[in-house]
Amino acid sequence: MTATTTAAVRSGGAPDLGLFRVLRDDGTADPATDPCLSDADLIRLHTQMLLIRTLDERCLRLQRQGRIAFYGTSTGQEAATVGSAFCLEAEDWCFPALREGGAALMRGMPVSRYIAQLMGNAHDEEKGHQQPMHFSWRGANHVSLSSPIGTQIPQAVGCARAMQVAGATGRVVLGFIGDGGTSEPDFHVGLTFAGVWKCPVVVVCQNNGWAISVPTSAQTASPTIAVKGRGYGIPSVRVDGNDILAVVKVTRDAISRARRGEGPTFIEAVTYRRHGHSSSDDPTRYRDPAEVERWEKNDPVERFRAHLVARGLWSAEAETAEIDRQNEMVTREIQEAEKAAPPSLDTIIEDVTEFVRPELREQLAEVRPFFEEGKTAEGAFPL
Ligand SMILES: Cc1ncc(C[n+]2csc(CCOP(=O)(O)OP(=O)(O)O)c2C)c(N)n1
Ligand SMILES: [Mg+2]
Repeated sequence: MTATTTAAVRSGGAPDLGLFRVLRDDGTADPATDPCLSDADLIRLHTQMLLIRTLDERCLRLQRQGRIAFYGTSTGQEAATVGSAFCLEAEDWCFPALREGGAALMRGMPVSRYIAQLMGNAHDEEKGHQQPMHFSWRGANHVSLSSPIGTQIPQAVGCARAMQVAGATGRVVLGFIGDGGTSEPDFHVGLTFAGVWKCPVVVVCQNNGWAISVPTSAQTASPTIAVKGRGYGIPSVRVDGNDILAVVKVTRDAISRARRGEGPTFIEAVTYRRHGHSSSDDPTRYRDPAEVERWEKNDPVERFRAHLVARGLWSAEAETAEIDRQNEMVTREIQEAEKAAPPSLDTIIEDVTEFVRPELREQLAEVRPFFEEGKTAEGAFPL
C-alpha cells in the first residue's frame, strides 16, 4: 500500500484529515493525481527551489558576518512556497506570511531586489521602511507582510472581496499563514468572511511544526489544521508540503475553483522548519535534533531531484552547474547591493501619509544634519 492510500484509509477519505501526495516513495508520480506539467515547468520548479536554498545559505552567512541585520530561512519549505506560487498568474495577488520570499522570486522578483530589501538600500522596493524579510514586488502584486502574524488573512480576504465588488472576475488572491498564525483571531475572522462571501481566495497554511519554540502539538488540539476550514464552510485539504507536485495539484485546483467564482479553499501544507525561527533563534534550546534528522530524510528538493533524474530531465552534473551559476549570480548581486546608497532621507516622511504635514518637514530638517554629518543643532552627536 502506498503512503497516499495509507493516509486516505486512515482519514476515511476526508481530504482535510488525510495527506494528499503525488510523489510516491520510489520517486515516481502517481499517474492518477500527477498534474502533468511540461518538462520546462518541472525544471523551473526545481531551479526555483534551489534558488531559495542558495539564498538562504548565502544570506544567513551575510547576517552572521554582520552585513545584514536579520534573516529567516525557509529551508525545508521550498516545495510548499514554490509549488503554490507557481499556480498564480501575474495579475493575481499574493499576501505572504513569514517565509514566502521565494513566492515573489517564483513570480519574477529579481534577486537584486531580494537583497536590496534585506539591506534596505536605495533599490529596496520599500525604501528601507520595512524590517528585513518583508519582501514586496509590485510586478506580481506581492504585498509586503505586516509583522503581526495572522494579519495576512483578513488582508487577503479583503483584497479578494474588493475584486468581487469591483467585478474583477477571474482574478484570485493567495494568502499564506503559519501553523502558529492559525491561533490568532485574524485567521478566524478572515475565514469567516471568506466563507460567507465566497471570496476568490486560497489560504495556504505552511504547517512547519513550530511557531518559534511552540510545537504544533501545543498550538492546537485539532486533529489537523486543515479541518479547521470545515467550521467556516470552506473546502479544505491537507497536502504533503514536501511534495511539490502535490502542492501544485491542490493549489491549481483551488485557484481554478476560485477563478470560476466557486469560492475559497483552505490548504494545510505539512512541512518542516529545518533551521531556527530566524537568525536570532537557537532551536537546540527547545527541540530534539533527532526530529530534525528525521525531516532531513524527507527533503523536498531531494525528493523532486530524484523524480526529475528518474524522468531523464536532470542529473547530478546539471544540479552542480545550476548551484554554481546561482552562487556566482548571488555574489555579483551582493557586491552591487553593498555599493548602493541608502534610500534618500526624504523617504522617512514620504509614502507614510497621503500629504506630508509641514511639521514633519520641519522635524526632518532638524534631524537631517545628524544623518548627513553626525551633528545636531546642539553640536556633535555623541555616538
Ligand atoms: C500577533 C503576533 N504575536 C506574536 C508575534 C511574534 N511572532 C513572530 S513569528 C511568531 C511565530 C509564528 O509561527 P508560525 O505562524 O507557525 O510561522 P513560522 O514562523 O513557523 O513560519 C511569533 C509568535 C507576532 N509577530 N505577532
Ligand atoms: Mg510554524
